Amino acid sequence: MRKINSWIFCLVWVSGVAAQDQPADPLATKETVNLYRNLKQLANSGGIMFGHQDDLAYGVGWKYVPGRSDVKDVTGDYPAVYGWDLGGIELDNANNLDGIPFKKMRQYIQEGYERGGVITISWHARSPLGKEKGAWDTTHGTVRAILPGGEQHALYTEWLDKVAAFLLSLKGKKGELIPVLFRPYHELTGNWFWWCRNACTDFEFKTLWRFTMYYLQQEKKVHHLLYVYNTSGDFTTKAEFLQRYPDDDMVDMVSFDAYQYEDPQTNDWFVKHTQVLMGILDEVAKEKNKLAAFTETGYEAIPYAHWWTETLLKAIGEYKISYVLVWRNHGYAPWNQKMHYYAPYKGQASEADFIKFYQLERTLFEKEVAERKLYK
Ligand code: BMA
Repeated sequence: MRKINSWIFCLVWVSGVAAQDQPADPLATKETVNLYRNLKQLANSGGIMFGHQDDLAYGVGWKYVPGRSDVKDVTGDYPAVYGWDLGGIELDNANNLDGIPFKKMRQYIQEGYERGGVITISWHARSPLGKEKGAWDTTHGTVRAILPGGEQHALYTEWLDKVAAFLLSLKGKKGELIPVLFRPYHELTGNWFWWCRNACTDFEFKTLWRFTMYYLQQEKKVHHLLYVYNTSGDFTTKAEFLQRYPDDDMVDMVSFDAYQYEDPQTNDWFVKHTQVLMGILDEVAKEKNKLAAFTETGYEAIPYAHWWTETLLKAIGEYKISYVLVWRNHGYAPWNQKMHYYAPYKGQASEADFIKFYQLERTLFEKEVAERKLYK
């Protein structure tokens, strides 16, 4: 009797663990499942990966130099997480919205993955109603128009065909698909994109998410994605954070984006506010057994020399998150007539502090995560 009991316990336990540690896509590839489980372990160990948008494509004062990265120029190592964006792919453009040829992007993704890094992809899809402002159009009814039954639904499935084709072209040396932390419809609680809170209802948003996932998985056989639910930093309660949350079976990672705007030496709002957001994120992640991340942040042109250890680290506090990613190093931005970059480059004011940040045991760059073989 005792033997049978322990057998039953074993079965329940094993299936319980399996159910808990399975990504949202029940057919996720082996490497994707491994990444999901390894990221959970990594976060539990207290390590935080550092990420940078468009890192390998360009930096301040350079473009498309093989092997180069501003982060590597400063620290000697690449970021652990590489962010890329598919905006423009829906129009069959050769380059994404920030000018990166998709052909090069594919190569950079392969390089980062082969070295052991992690790939995350967002999609600044332009408005399917063809509005001039691109992704930043907030005409109400845009989401409704692309849902099944909507007048632009066929266009949307064509767009997803293009997204799927690119994702399915991301392959490692052995032909395996490169797992991607897919972050569509990011900053969904904001008020600036056509999928934001002021442009569609919660129900429409959730349906968009569900349809997108269904279409990629069932119709296009895309099974190498982990799905990232990504709000902006404008929620103040758990209920608000979850207001547009599709469901537990459709999300692998919960996250938010929040930037520093004020001078952190005279105004501690960013640290205080981010701590509140982190608290809510942590609670949700624990309750729902999801991964958590600070998917976009930064202080444009990093004018405060100690921002990394004095501000960013304090904003994250003791919370366990998978990664923190800073936005792209465009360089001089003529449209704003100022510098637009978020990671230091050699000689930048916060370089020394960034090296301190890099040397901390808690922060992880590419070499450290490569040792952990996240896909095995
Ligand atoms: C913004 C800026 C823009 C860019 C957009 C999407 O924060 O960096 O220049 O087009 O992100 O990458």
